[in-house]
Amino acid sequence: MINFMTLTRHILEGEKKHPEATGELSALLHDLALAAKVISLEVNKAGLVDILGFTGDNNVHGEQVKKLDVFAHDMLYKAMDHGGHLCVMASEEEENIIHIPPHFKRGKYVLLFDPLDGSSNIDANVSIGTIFSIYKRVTPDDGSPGTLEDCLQPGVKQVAAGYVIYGSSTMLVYTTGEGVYGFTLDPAFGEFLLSHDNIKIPKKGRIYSINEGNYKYWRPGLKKYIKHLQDAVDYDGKPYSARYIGSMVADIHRNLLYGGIFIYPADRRNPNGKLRLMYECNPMAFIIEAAGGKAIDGKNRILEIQPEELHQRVPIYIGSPDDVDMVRKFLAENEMAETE
Ligand code: AHM
Ligand code: MG
Repeated sequence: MINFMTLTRHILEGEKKHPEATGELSALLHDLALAAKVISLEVNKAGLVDILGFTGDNNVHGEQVKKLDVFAHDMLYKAMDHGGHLCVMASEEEENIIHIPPHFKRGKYVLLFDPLDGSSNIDANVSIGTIFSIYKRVTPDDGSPGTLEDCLQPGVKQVAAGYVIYGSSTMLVYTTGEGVYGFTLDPAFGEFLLSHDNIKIPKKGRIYSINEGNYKYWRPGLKKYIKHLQDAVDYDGKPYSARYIGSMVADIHRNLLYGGIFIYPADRRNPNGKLRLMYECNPMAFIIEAAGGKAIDGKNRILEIQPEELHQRVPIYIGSPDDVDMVRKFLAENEMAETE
C-alpha cells in the first residue's frame, strides 16, 4: 500500500489549520524540498562522477571545501532566490549574508542553512545532511533587502526548521514548532512520503554521542558524566552505548528516533565548542524541542541565546530530556567544585 501523504500535501494540510497563513511558508518549504532532491541525487552519484575532491578553496572557517559543499550551497541558493518569499539568506559556506537578486521580489522570511554538514565524511559514503532554519524578518516587510539583524535572531524565533539526511535513504525531517515529521524520498517517484508521523524523542535514552578522542581536553564535569554512563550504577548495571558518526545530522537523527544524547562540548581547546549556533545548533534544537527533547549550551537553553555573529560557535548538549538534565547536573556540580 502506498502512503500518499506527500510532503507537499502535509505542508498544505498543516497550513489549513492556520487560517491566517498566506501560503508563503508552504511555498518556501516546497522549494527547499526541491533543492534537497537535487542535492540527494548528486550525493548519491558522488562516487560515479568526477565531483569528489577539493576545490582548493577554504571556507570562512579555514576548512577545505569539497565540491559537493559548493554544489549544495549553489543549489539551495538557486532554488530559493526567486520565490519571492525570502528577504535574505545566510549559509555556513558564505562569510556574509546573501542578498536576494534585485530583480526578484523580496518577502518576509529569512533562511539560514548549512548546505552539506559532515562533509568530511563524503568520500567514505557516510551519511551527511543539509540543515535549514527559517525566521520572519524583523525589519519592515516593505520589499527592501533583508539585513544582518534579520538573520541574528534567537532560535526561539524560528518559524520552521528541518534537516535532510542523505543516508541509506534520503529523509527530510521538519517542524513548524508543532510536531516533528519525517518523510522518506521515494527514488522511483521522486516524492517525499510521510514515513515518520509526529516523532517524539524517548524521555531517556541509552546512547551517548561525543568525540571521545578529545577526552584529554574535557572539563572534569564532562569526564565524570561520561564515566557515570559507562559505569552504569544507576542503570541496572547496563552501560550506555557510544555511537558517534561524526556527522551531526546522522547522529542526532538516530538519537531522535532511539533516544540518547549528542554532545559537542566546550573544552579546554575550544571554549565555544565547534558547531555553529545559526546553521547547526538552533535548527537542531528547535526540532529536538518540538519532539519533546532539550538542548542546552551546558547551562542555558540554546534557543534563547542572543546571537552576536553569523558564524558564532556554541557548545551543545542535545537529546532526550532526562539525559540533558543529567549532564547539566554534572556540569553544574563540578563547576561549583572547580571554583571552590
Ligand atoms: P562541518 O560543518 O565542517 O561539516 O562540521 C560539522 C561536523 C558535524 O556534523 C559533526 O558533528 C562534527 O563536525 C564532528 O566534529 P569532530 O570531527 O570534531 O568530532
Ligand atoms: Mg556544518
